[in-house]
This record gives sequence, structure tokens and C-alpha cells, in this order.
Amino acid sequence: MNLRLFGMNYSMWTIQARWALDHHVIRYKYTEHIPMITTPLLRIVSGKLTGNVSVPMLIADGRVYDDSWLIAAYADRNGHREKLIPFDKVDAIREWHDVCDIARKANRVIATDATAHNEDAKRENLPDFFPEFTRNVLTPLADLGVAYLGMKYDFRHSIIAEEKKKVREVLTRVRKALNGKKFFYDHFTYADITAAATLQFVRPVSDHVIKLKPAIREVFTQNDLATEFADLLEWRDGLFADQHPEPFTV
Ligand SMILES: N[C@@H](CCC(=O)N[C@@H](CS)C(=O)NCC(=O)O)C(=O)O
Repeated sequence: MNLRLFGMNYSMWTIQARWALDHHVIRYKYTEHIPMITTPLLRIVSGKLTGNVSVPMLIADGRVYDDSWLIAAYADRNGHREKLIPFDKVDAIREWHDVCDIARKANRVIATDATAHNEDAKRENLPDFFPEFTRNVLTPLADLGVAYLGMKYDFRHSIIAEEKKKVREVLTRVRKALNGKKFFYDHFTYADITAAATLQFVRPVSDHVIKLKPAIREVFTQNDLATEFADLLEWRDGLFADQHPEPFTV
């Protein structure tokens, strides 16, 4: 079977989709999406010529799965390892996906804002095919990228403190539900994956698992929340060590 996954290797949504596929040892050809630049390619492969297209996007059996939840469900239907979304917990786990999505979206606002104020991160964000000597003159392009994301997700006027409050509320719920345990439920499920992926933009997981350029790592790190939720970061690192010790293949 020929599976193709489009994603952004650092993105919280891509991480959770890939983790679900990897859990079930489902192989796929991975293509890195570069906002604006590979959008036409996404449109062609998905047949979605207008409206928003987003990653992760899985093309399997001639079908398009353009949402991390749908990809996790696909992995569960087609894989043979323990279910990540067991039938008796679909609603509860979907709720964790939605609750964590609030924090992921807030994290995206915070990280994009941090990128807008960090020239090195903007330079590092430029696609790799631009040679080093062109990068300084190309930062306006990176600015355009930041403005594009701002427009797409309409967060030009968001206030960072309010976004942090949303993340804090979600992480407090996660902490309460985990209550010092290894998993949300009696075994590893997608609820653990979705919460762990959300923490990528509080403090990214080690370079060994997902390699990031230094300034990008910096703008994805929120020192205040990382200190406040150090216990959850420790849990997340343990979960990766246990359940996804190998790097995500690029
Ligand atoms: N509902 C989607 C949301 C995915 C999403 O927001 N993807 C963003 C990642 S930051 C995206 O595709 N951005 C690419 C672009 O704007 O071109 C899911 O859960 O998979």
C-alpha cells in the first residue's frame, strides 16, 4: 500500500498524527510542507482547490485524511497494535483532543508572535533551499510568512497573556487527569499523545526525537509555563522515551 503523509515536522498536529501511525507501525512516505510554497501541491493531491488546506494530510487508498484525529482513527483501523482510541473511550478521548486543541491554537499564536520578534528564528524558518548568503535579504519573506499565518488564523489582535491563560487552563486539567500516573487511562492511548504533542510548544522534546534549529527551539519555548508545568514536561519526556524512543523519520 502506498501511503503519503504531508506534515510540518515541528507542528503539534503533525506530531500526533505521526505518533499514531508509528505506534501501529504503519509506513508512509513523508513530505515536509512549507507554508505558501507547497500549498499548491497540497491542493493538487487533495483535490481541494479552494478554501484552507492544512497538514497533517494523509493520502491513503485514494482517500484524503486532512485532520490529525482522522489520521489517528485511520491508524487504529488499519494497525494491529493496541488501540489508541478504544471503542469504549471514543468520546472521552475526542474531548481530550478538542480540549488540547484550544491549547495548541493558543501555543501557535504565542510561538508565531515570538518568531515575529526574533530575527534568527525568521531566518531559520526560511526553506532550506535558500543559500546562507541570501538569508539576510530574505527576512522580509519570512515576515510575510508570519503575516500569512496571522491572517490565516486571524490572530493579529490576540493578546499573548490571554493565550497563555488558555494554555495554563488546559494543562491544569491535564495535570489533574493524569494525577501522577503514566497514562490517562489504564494503557497508552491517543489522549496521552494529544497532551504530549501540545507540550511541544511549551518546551520542545529533545533534538534526538525532533531536530530543531536553535532559534526555532527558543521561540517554541515558554519559560514561564515550562517552569510551572515542569512535572508535565517530565511526564512527556518519559512518554517519548517509552513509546516513541526513535526519532521521527524525515
Ligand atoms: N484540524 C487540523 C489542524 C491542523 C493545522 O492547524 N495545521 C496547521 C499547522 S500549524 C497547518 O497546516 N499550517 C500550514 C499552512 O498554514 O500552510 C488537524 O487537527 O490536523
